[in-house]
Amino acid sequence: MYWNSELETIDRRGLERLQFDRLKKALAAAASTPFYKKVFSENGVAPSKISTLEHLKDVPFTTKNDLRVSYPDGMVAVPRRSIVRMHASSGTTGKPTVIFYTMKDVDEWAHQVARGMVATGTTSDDVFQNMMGYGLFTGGLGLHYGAEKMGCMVIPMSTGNTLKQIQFIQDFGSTVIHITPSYALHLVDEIRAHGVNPPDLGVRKAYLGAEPYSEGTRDKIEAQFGLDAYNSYGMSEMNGPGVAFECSEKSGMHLWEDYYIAEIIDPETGEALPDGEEGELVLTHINREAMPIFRYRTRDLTRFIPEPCPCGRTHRRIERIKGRTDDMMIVSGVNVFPSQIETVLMNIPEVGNNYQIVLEREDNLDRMHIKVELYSKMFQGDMRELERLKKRMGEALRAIITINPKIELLEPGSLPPSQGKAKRVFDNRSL
Ligand code: DLL
Repeated sequence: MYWNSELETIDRRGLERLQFDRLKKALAAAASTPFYKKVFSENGVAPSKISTLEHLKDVPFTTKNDLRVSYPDGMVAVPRRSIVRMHASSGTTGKPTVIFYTMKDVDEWAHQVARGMVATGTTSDDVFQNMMGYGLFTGGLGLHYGAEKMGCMVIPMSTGNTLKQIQFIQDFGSTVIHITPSYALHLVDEIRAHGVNPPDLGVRKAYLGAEPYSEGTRDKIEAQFGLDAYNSYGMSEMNGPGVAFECSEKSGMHLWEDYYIAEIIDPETGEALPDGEEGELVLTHINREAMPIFRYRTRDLTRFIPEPCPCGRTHRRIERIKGRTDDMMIVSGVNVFPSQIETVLMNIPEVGNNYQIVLEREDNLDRMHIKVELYSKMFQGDMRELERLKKRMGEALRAIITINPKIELLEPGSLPPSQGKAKRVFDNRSL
């Protein structure tokens, strides 16, 4: 089932023609913004002279820092009266990055999301409980408008308030939920703690996104809730959720190429990588009025899946995000991605729903400390069994990350629960 079959199954030539037309328009609009006016003149970019898609490479990359420097409105391409919405992404340092939308931008974004939801088989008969944060974060309102557009009944719950989440699923028969993977793992524990068997709630689908997670975490959420979980990817700089969405094949996310031109580059050199190789995703928004952004360095690592998808959509798929070029931990000189640790942990059946990675420096040596919650039944047996599990976990981790972490096994509920984006890594090393 398609939301817009013509656009979703468009052939490559038609798609490239559409991308070119939209790119040219976006470049012309951006030339009026203080930020791109300067960039274009410094790099000899003349939007009227662009004659192929390849010319996009004449425009330098845009970074999160460029957005901060242009705060509050140095990248806005429309008069103030045409803007109807703003969102912002929280940064750890400096100014937030702010994104503006015209009415058409909000509407187009809703179409992107509706397209993704329909691709997973959601229909207007579904009740959609949105457990992502409403507000400046794009997760709440982004899916909200898309779900309404395709006719779902939307329950705008936002994150937290776990008891009410459960009650509303029961009272209003929510069939589809939108949730961060870490909150899903917490929610399922809470549901059981209230004496309810999660599959009895009747939730059929979950959209998971906003933070990195592994295939093992997806499997765990699917098995415990008895539902199908779909990966959804996006970032506020590119509208929010709805940039790429899994279809019912659940095998990579279709990146909507009539909205974005996607490149995969070597994060070190900035050079384009051959199709199918893993690198940093770079995105150009070609269908936004208020704030066109060119060649945005997402810092997310992924690869294109070159094979066509059996679902018939022609928009290329990207693989699950492996990590960010900037969340890589360097522990005793070894590069480690939190997602590698998660993959190992979630493949161990005794592992429960929450964990933390703590980095410390003792006697000038890096130490990695992993705190892992187990299922409560693990604490009813004998200590030797726990020791054996700890050893097995240590070996499995060492095989992947090549370092030996200290492991602490904990009872369920020992670590602070996540209600939004999980913070898993605590780097306490002072350099
Ligand atoms: O997290 C938008 C979003 C909301 C996406 C709801 C999906 C669902 P930001 O707060 O700007 O926007 O964070 C964007 O989160 O660059 C990735 O590093 C990470 N991220 C988002 N989705 C996924 C995913 C929203 N499915 C940053 N898998 C991105 C892995 C993800 N990482």
